[in-house]
Amino acid sequence: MSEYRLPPDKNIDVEEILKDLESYRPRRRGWTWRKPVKNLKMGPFTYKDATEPLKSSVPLPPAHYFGDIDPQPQPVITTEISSGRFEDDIRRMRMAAHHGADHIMVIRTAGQSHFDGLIEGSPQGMGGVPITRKQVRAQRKALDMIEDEVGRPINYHSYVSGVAGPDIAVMFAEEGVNGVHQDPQYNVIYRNINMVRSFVDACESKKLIAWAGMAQIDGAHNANATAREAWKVMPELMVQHAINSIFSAKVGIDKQNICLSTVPPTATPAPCVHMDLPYAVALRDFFSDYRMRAQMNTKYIEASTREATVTHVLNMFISKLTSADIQSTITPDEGRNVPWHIYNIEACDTAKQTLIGLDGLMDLVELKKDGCLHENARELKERAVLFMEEMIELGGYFNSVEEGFFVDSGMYPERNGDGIVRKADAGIGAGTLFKRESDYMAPVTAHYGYNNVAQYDKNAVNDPASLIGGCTLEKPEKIIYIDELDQEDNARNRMDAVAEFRPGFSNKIRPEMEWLADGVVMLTMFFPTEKRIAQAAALEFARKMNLTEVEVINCEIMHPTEGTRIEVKGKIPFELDIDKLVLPKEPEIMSDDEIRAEIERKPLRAVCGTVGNDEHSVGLREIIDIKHGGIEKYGIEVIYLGTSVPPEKLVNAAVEMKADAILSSTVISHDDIHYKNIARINQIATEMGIRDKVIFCAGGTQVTPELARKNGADEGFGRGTKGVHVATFMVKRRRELEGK
Ligand code: Z97
Repeated sequence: MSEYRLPPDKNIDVEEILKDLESYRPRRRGWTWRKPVKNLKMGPFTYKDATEPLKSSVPLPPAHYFGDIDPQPQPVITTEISSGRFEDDIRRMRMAAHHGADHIMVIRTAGQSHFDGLIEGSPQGMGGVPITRKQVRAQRKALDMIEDEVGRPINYHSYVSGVAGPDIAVMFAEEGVNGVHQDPQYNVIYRNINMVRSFVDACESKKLIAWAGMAQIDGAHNANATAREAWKVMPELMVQHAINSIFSAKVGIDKQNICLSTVPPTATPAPCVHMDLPYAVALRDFFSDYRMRAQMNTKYIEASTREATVTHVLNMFISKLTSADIQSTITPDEGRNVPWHIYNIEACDTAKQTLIGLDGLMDLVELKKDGCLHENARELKERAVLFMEEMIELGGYFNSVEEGFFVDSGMYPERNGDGIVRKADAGIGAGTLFKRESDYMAPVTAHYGYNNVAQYDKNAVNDPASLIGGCTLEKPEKIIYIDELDQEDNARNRMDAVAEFRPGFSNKIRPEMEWLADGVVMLTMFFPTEKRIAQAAALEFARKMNLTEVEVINCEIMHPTEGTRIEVKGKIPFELDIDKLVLPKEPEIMSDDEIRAEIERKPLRAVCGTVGNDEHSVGLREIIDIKHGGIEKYGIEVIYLGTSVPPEKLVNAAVEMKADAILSSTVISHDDIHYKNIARINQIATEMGIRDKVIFCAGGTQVTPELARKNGADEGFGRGTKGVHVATFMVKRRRELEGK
């Protein structure tokens, strides 16, 4: 077994992950839920429904104000990572886990549903990754290491659908996959796979899912995404959930591992909560024994990440009001179809931020038991029950599908006659079912239905695999591992092609959105013109900036004529040498004792103020106040003039008070006013003859040190500055001035 462990301060080495894969064994099977901690105290706060914190993680941006805490909310958080190249997805998985994902789903390459068997090797996928043993094993191995690093189990997930469902289920059980989608209705309705075969196969698949303790998600969300008007399928969705849930329970899956894939069916500008909440309540009423996997609405998603994020947040508000066990975070830009690292991470952060922000919500509010919430939920349930009764009258599921019952655009009992029709004797795989012979026997574990084991050995009835000393589920050494079948289309070749860009192995660097060194960047532009001109202009500017393969991926009208916002993607056709980059020097920090000793040797007085017409005081107070570890704590004397201080007043005060230093702050940066104020202070101080005697520091969130210096300050201090940085600088600068 590999000795490789993730180095905390280095990139994951995908070569190491791929090494010795033939002998890698997953360390556990089955799904893991987060561990709740009641009244969890973290930093200054107490959380009502948080879960065990992580050992290593990347907190939300403002967390540094609160001691870098990173509280983890209750539901498992999903991210779907599938760029087509699994070796690049492995790196993204590490980032996602650090941002709070503990359920990593891998979408399959287009068309895999119709493969009647396993794919082997590591070919590149389209719209997803080809699910193969090698790919699954490599990703599970990487996740085993990533979960050690973050200190929380990570559930790995893909699909047990399609013509090869049972084959894939066996492989997943062997390889330690923890969660799956399995719903025969998906095969029937969306993939036109023969319905009888799909249901028979589902028995075998579900048996394996049960045996391996995997969590199962159904396929009902596909009706939301397919229906002409997604909210009209609400009654039908409940029927789909019911069919797959009870079927799964009957085959033996623990109800606590059977998850409904629920989607708030409306989207903006509908009055979303009014429509989605009764539906969510109705679902919880009917399916309280099962778990809820809350997905977000993707049917109506457009290319604006802002809009998609708000939809995601509204959807999670419903999750929080009605409870969800797994929260999905579809990359918030499915509309533009760019499966980029940053969007997975953004979506995980959106989920973490929203769900932690809504922590303890149900201690504060209660859903009404009467009124329209109750009435609408009841109505939806009635419609669902009537739907099912009519199916039974018709002779059951198969007949109903033949009659086009599903994904009809009418809200049941209304029907528009446009549902998806499938015939029981047609579809992919029709005619491939054979009745088992009377002496049929399979010496395998987790096998569904009639298995004539007693004929061979009465003692093996409950353990048919013992007839052959264990099948691959007990004896992984019996698994036949195929490394590659295609000599061209494989991970080795893809990785060799970009070997010179592997971090830590070379000094070359190129931007990346999806695949190592893909060179992809995105530009945001605004044009004071209508949409068509803006789009054409954006493309031309991008080309003139030397980008190749340029494409508009988002276009939003700010006003039909006044302006358009455009986002363009393109590729940078060159790379840089990391060794030739000029890195700004790290801010110098002297020890507290050293600074204090300097101030004791010779007192230092500073006049400070937020200048111009700027009322922001918090930043400057953080730098000066003793309470925040500001410069006062070293004994520096601070004369604080307040906010909106004219530059003249600041310099005059410095003269009157015989100050050694001027500290100015500006947050507002419109029209470069922050730099104009710096230049003005420099000019007045020069005119008054004190500039070469006084230390001048300029701060503010938008201030960059280089531009502050260029405009006349001795030093600039931007976001993230602490008192110690400013104090260190003043002490050093004074030594320089003394030395003159
Ligand atoms: C999700 N965002 O969370 P193929 N089986 C089921 C499915 O729903 C899907 C497949 C198989 C979504 C994922 C849509 N779902 C995207 C029940 C796909 C995919 O594409 O037919 O090979 O399998 O589930």
